[in-house]
Formats: sequence, structure tokens, C-alpha cells
Amino acid sequence: EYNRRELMQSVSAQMPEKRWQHTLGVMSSAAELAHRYGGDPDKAELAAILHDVAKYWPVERQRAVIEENGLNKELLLYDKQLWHAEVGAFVAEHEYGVTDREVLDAVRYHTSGRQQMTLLDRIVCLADYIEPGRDFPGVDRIRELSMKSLEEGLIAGLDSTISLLIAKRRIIFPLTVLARNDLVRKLE
Ligand code: DGI
Ligand code: FE
Ligand code: FE
Ligand code: FE
Repeated sequence: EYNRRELMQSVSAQMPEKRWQHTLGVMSSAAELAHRYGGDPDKAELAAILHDVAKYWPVERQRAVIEENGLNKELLLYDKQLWHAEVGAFVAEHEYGVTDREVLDAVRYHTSGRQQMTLLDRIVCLADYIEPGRDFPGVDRIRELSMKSLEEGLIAGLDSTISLLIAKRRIIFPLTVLARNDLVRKLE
């Protein structure tokens, strides 16, 4: 059993310092969004701590975790950058003993998004875009939208990812499009 301090210690040891600083930023942004939008700040922080735990694992180890544990193999047909989210949720459950389904799902879907994203899914995915250390074209507009609407902020974030993937002629994981469409439809 890990307490919060031990968990942070163990997760930070699995990534470079810069990625840990990003994780701390996601924790603070996720807690802030939870306060603003009526989410659970404690769950938001826990998901934030764990969301990128597997990001720097060798990709072949990530692939093995997915193949050997009955996880979503469809991911293996898409960008490797998507894998760490699924692996992270598995590690959160089986290595760190997290049992809260909402927290595990927020980790699992923090990169791709999904249809009918829960409040916690939205908070963690958006916090990942807007944490203070992020600096990409358009991030300030996403931050501004995030103050007014969780959904508007998240749509802008997903749109920026989809646009970037298209600009680079990369394959888009269908769940990302479904997540984006679902949020847009709900605002219509
Ligand atoms: O792990 P982080 O860098 O903090 O952020 P992330 O987990 O949201 O995203 C990892 C990367 O995955 C992001 O730079 C874009 C890339 N990616 C590749 N294919 C897809 C994708 N992201 C989404 N949402 N959908 C894709 O199909
Ligand atoms: Fe990530
Ligand atoms: Fe994300
Ligand atoms: Fe992240």
C-alpha cells in the first residue's frame, strides 16, 4: 500500500525530471479544474500523479503489458504515443493498488479521450493540455476557454491535437474523433 508521498516518489523515479515537473503541473491544474467544475480534487490529483507513469517505459515493454494482460490491442495499430495511457491505468491498478474505476479510466483515456467522457476524464485530459509548463501554439486560448467551460476547453485541446496530426499526415485514433464529436454534439 502506497501513501501519497510514496506514490509520488515511486512515479517520479520512472521519468525524467522535466516530465515529473509536467506531472506536478497537471496535478495543480486538475485540482483547480475540479474545484471550478465540481469534480473531486483528490481523485483528480491521484489520476494526475499516475497519468504519465508509463510514458518513459521502453515501448516494447509497453507493448508487452498490453499484449500479455488482455488490454486494448487495437492501440497497437496506432501511434505508440497512445500506449502509455492504457499501460498507465494497468500499472495504477496492479502495481499501485488503485481500485477507483473513475481514476483508472481518467488515466486510461487521458490521451485519446472517449465518448461520454466522465467529469474526471475531462478534468484530467484538459489539465494535461493546460498545465503551467505547457507551451504550444494555441495553449493560451485553450487556457482562456477552460476558465469558462470545461467542454469548450477540451474541444479546443482535442481540435489542436487532431489538426496537428493531420498537418503531420499521421493516423488518428478513432476514439479521439469520437470524443471530440461527442463533446461538440452535446454543446449544440
Ligand atoms: O503524455 P503527454 O505528452 O503529456 O500528453 P498526451 O498523453 O495527451 O499525448 C501524447 C501524444 O500522443 C500527443 O502529443 C499526440 C499523440 N497522438 C498520436 N496519435 C494520437 C495522439 N493523441 C490523440 N489524442 N489521438 C491520437 O490519435
Ligand atoms: Fe500522457
Ligand atoms: Fe491529453
Ligand atoms: Fe501528460
